[in-house]
Amino acid sequence: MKIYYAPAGTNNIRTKIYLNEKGLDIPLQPVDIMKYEHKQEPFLSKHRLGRLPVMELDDGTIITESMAICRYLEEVNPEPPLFGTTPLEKANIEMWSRRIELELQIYFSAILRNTQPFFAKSVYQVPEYVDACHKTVQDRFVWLNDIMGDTEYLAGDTFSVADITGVSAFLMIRQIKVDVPETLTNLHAWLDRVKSRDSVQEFIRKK
Ligand SMILES: N[C@@H](CCC(=O)N[C@@H](CS)C(=O)NCC(=O)O)C(=O)O
Repeated sequence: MKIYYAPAGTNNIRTKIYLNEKGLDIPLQPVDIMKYEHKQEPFLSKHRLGRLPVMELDDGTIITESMAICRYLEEVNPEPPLFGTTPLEKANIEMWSRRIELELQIYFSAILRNTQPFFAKSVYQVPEYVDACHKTVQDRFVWLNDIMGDTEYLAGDTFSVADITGVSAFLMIRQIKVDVPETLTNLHAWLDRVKSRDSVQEFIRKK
């Protein structure tokens, strides 16, 4: 089993933080994104879309999509549980993961993909969309701050894969020149908490 990986981008980072949290030592096969190795053979034969991460099982089976990779690994290595154990925990963690992905990460990614020359080869860029994304993101920050309440983590008092989705999405915001207003204290407290975890340290930029 191995994971094709580059140490950059929300979905690679989310998968690596998950591996770190679980203590899983799965070989990582480096793919050089800056050299567009992910958009060329032999990688394209593994995943036609040319995206990372990709997991390859020992029998050659390919699993794409970072969450599908984490879910597979969770089934095979249930301890410590990061996707919940009871029906309610599982639903709550799924709800928070999707809130982060669909209400925030999608806009962070749109800003990145529509502004960086690197992506011009693979997406049709619409720079006019970027301003609307910035406004939406600021609106969603307020929403998130208001609904996250006073639990330690997004889905309650236990760290879960929803927090991994959250922190890996927020690690991208410096790159797209987005700031979280200081007034959003719940959001900042959660960010400080998750960014201080050992599993995240390799992705924290030293000043
Ligand atoms: N939904 C996919 C998204 C994969 C994705 O977009 N990966 C990024 C890196 S985190 C990528 O390959 N970017 C390079 C590109 O699109 O050229 C997942 O969760 O794995």
